[in-house]
Amino acid sequence: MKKTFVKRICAAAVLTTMLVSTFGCTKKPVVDSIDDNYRVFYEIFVGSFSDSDGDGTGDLRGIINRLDYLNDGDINSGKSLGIQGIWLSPIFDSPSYHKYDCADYYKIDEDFGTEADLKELITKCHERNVLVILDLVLNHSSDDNEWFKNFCKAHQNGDTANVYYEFYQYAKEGEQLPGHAYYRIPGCPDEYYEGNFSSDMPELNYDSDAVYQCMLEVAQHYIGLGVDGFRFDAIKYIYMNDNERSVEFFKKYMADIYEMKPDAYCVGECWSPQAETLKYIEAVNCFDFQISQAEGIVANCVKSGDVAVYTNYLETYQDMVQKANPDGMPISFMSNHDMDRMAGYMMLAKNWTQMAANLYILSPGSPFIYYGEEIGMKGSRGAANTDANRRLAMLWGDEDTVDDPIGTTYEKKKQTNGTVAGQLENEDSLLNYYTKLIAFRNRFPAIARGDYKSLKYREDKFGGSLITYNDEVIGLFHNTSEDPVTVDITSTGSADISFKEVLGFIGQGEASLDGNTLTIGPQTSVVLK
Ligand code: ACG
Repeated sequence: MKKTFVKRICAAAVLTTMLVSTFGCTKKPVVDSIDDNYRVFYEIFVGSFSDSDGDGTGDLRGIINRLDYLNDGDINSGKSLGIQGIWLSPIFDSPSYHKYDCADYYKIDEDFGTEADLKELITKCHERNVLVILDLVLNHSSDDNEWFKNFCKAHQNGDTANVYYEFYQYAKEGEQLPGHAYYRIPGCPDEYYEGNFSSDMPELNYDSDAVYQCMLEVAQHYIGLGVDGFRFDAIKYIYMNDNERSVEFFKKYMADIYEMKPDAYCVGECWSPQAETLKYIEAVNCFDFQISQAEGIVANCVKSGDVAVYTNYLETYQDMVQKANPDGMPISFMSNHDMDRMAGYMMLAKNWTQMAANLYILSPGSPFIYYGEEIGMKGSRGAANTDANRRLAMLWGDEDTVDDPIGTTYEKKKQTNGTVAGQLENEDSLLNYYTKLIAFRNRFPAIARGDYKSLKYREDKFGGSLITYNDEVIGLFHNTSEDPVTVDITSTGSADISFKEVLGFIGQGEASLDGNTLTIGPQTSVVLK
């Protein structure tokens, strides 16, 4: 990123070697290892990923068993996906299948395994230089949590001196805040607790120091076990409808986390218009929702062109993030467990998925892949209006016994792109494309870490960025059209540029440079020096 950019941990001391690759040009630098946070992450919805004990529910040992699929320890082997970080959806004791309502923050849910399994998973991930971050739901717990039961008792007894009396957000009759959801505290006729997501998800009260300390200790406990950081759920709900106080909370919480672990990898979920999210980025990196989904920046660029809209966005957003927080970085993704899967709208037959993957994985910061995206799994809420359809069992195509979550209505026959097993056998599969794409990104440290400047060309479906990193400049160009494009690379009004060499390309075609004339195949991205 920009020269003023201060990285939280040491600069990317990426080692380079020369290697003959299976795609793009022949000789090119390859990153051997990554020791900063500019990583490709993989979101695992734990119950749906891989089942080790035959009960149909994915578990931690299932993930351990699949590590060779995710990262076999050599990011250049070409034999595993090569992701460098894993986000685990909530794993703590919970009555629901999704586990966003936590009954005990210190207990791994029995469906998923034990603390020993978590430790083993972390150790094995670290052996492969894969970070593990946990989903941490701070704003609410389950109503099954002992804390909530103690809160209810304290209110029933009018025991205001009891520390649990203030543990959750509550209001007396007539004092409810507008726009917040309330439910009667059992046994208390005129007192209500707040539950903005659901009645079984009471909102914790961060005006109580005891709650703050409790949740800091939870983070400390898991950092102590070796986790690398957290994905913070629903960050704008710490103080609902009061961004200022929620942002202040995260500034303090993050300072305390960095005290425990200076290189912690943390990312917040603030599903909001950009201006609101940028406030939270002052405290913690946040997912970039603008780039994601069917109507987001990437999908629009792939489907209807104007690459300049996308490259301008990258430049502007990177600047805004850096202004909000010099230690911040963009966190791009296409979909997650709350969204319809991208294979449903980015048509595989038209290579839209591949092009979308190029645009978001070859972008600054740390992109997140949603499990199954790399094999083109589908899943959408549908008429049943259930999130379970967005969290279907991973299609391994082998003996894995993992099953769809309860409530699923998605028809299996709609899955048309095959399984992991099938795609591993097929050189041209989407899975192999993702594997090559991640390796491609790793080859050019500037893509994740450099400072982007957008270039404008006459052709709508062609465009790119100049990327400056460590005083070197590369060009990253994309042709999103279904035809090859030939373009004078200097024909941009906005910068005085020249390139001498193609360093690599990835997509449906090839790329070559003859003087200033770049010829780039359909739906292809190229790096020039
Ligand atoms: C998180 C988790 C989710 C989980 C919970 C509760 C929170 O990822 O799995 O649900 O622990 C809102 C919240 C998010 C929340 C989603 C589900 N996700 O902000 O934290 O709901 C608007 C609102 C957003 C809202 C979004 C989707 O502003 O706040 O997200 O809609 O409903 C533009 C606008 C943007 C707007 C969008 C969409 O982008 O800029 O503001 O967002 O358009 O209109 C768990 C389970 C669920 C269960 C729930 C009760 O996983 O299955 O239902 O608990």
